[in-house]
Amino acid sequence: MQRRTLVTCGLPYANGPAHIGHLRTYIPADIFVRSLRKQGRNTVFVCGSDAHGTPIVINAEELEVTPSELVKKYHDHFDQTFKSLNIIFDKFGSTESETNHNRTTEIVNALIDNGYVFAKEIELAYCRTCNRFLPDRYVEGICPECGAVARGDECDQGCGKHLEPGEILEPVCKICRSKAEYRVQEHFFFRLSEFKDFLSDYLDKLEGTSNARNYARGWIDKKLNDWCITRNLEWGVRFPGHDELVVYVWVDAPIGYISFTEEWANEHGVDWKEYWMNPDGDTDIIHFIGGDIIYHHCIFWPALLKGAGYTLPKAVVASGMVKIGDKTFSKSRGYVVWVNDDYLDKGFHPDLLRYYLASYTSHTKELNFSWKIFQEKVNNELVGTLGNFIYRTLLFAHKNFGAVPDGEIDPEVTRNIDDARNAMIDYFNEYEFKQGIDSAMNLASFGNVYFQSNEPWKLIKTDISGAGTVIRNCLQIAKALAVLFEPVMPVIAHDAWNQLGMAAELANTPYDEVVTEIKVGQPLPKPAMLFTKIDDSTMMEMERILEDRVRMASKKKNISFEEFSDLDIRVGTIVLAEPIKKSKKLLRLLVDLGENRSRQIVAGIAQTHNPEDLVGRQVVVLANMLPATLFGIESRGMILAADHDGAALLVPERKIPAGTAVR
Ligand code: B3M
Ligand code: ZN
Repeated sequence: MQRRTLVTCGLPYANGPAHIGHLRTYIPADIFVRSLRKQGRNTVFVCGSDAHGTPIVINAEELEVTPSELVKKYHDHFDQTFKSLNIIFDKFGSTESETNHNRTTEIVNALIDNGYVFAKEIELAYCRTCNRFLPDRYVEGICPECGAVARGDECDQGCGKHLEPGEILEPVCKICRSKAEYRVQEHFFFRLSEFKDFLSDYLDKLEGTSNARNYARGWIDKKLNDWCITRNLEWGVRFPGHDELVVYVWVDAPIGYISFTEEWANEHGVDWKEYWMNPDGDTDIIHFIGGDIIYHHCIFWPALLKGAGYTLPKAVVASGMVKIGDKTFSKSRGYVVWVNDDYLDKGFHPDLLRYYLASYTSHTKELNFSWKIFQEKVNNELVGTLGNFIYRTLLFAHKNFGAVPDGEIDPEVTRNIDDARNAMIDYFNEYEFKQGIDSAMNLASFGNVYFQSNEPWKLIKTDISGAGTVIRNCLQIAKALAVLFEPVMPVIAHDAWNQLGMAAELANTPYDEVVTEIKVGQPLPKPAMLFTKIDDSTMMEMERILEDRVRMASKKKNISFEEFSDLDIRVGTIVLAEPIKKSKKLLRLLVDLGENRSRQIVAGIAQTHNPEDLVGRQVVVLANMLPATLFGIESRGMILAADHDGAALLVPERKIPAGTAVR
């Protein structure tokens, strides 16, 4: 029996649309799976939507729908979006399925039977106003590890620590913002602490990317606490024997990997146990995840599997995070690029995004999404190098021969193809997607040089068969490129394949086909360009959409009274105003804010206000802005103005002593 490989992707929460950040897991995983299949490996690829947990329940409450309605909607959304991007899972399930409920119950019972679960009374955040316990994301507070503001289940803005119920300091209710109190309740714990030695050995052997191993090792070298696996929620998988509790989402979510395999296996007459209860060790399980959920996949998950007697994953592949225009990805602050609204619905080809995200930087590094770079990569690499080579080859061949001409394949060409193929396979197998793609792109560059230096357009006038030989070699390179780029850009590679007159199904064509000589006499249809340039105006439009979103988001964020009170807003009297050399927009002001010395403030009002008219006028000033230096002048405050056709200054309605606070 041939070795089996099961590849999974982290499960997107079914609570909002797909964004570019998601794709850093799914696109490389899909490339990896296609690449394994091209090596002839028996591979299954599963994923599904994550239906449970507080992210879903809170969102559903806000949108006034049931969790089940929300989950159905976004399950279909993700399923569709992945298909549109040609990320093709053998099974895209849901953790709400009956299979997953059953499998989770089975595993929890196995853990109980094996003595790994115990009950304990703990103090939990409780909101008296809302009359409820506050699991996970229902509560916010201070991280006990690093002091950052954190949500109940994770220090998401600070050290990244997973937080156990009751651990967060100064808890506040997320729903009504009142101070929460701690109340005692019985919950169930998994004896994670007993798995310390096991995990230590496991991590030594774990394959995948080193960021996953290293991060996880950092945590187990500290203290490993037992893990609370129940929550006070209605929505989720019931904890056996306790109708008021569900299991924590991080129990039933990864179990989805098993259930989806099970569902796929049942549909295909295969035994799922060959994958997940396989004592022979002839199955490799490989998890692709985002770098923010390493802890869950390298610590909780292997311990759960071990405790319940299931097969352990061989590798965890963790991607770096995505930034947007150099800013940390944030939906609430508008730093987000939506896959449908901003990309697919605008008519961009899915393959271009696959190419960009997989080839821009190494898989584990942070990726800064920028439309400008997207445009450069498409125009220079895809249009300029790959598209150019294939199109000029096909056009020349079609015009002059109409079919693949006769001629010996040059050993130098074969060697370059061979090298590119071998490098690509090796890099992809090491999860180095960028380098793998670069190897194939180098072959396209070699093709361009080969075409250029052999000058077939000259040869054709004097030596038709010599020109034919050059072109057959170029067609051989083009054929290899179609095969090599299929995992990365399946649709466009397929186009190229058709234009080469190839009959076989490209997706099933193994890597080894790259050196099989292209058939002489094979008819060549009239070619069309594979890629078109992205023009500047399109890119500017996309950048504008992003900027508008950031602006809207910054306008819309709700703040508490406490946050407002942090603003030091005061009435000030302008005592001096003068232009700033070389700046058309700025004025230098000295403003009396009721302090010993007047404040120097740089204000962008030169186009609307004359300096001489400003002296003596009262304005409203934000006095605790962080200092900034503009045209070499330090500004220590901000004059408030309404922004419409230039600045309209805010002024008090009667004269007020300088320094009076604005509330
Ligand atoms: N649903 C999404 C996340 O935290 C979460 C992943 C589950 S993977 C088993 O990124
Ligand atoms: Zn509350």
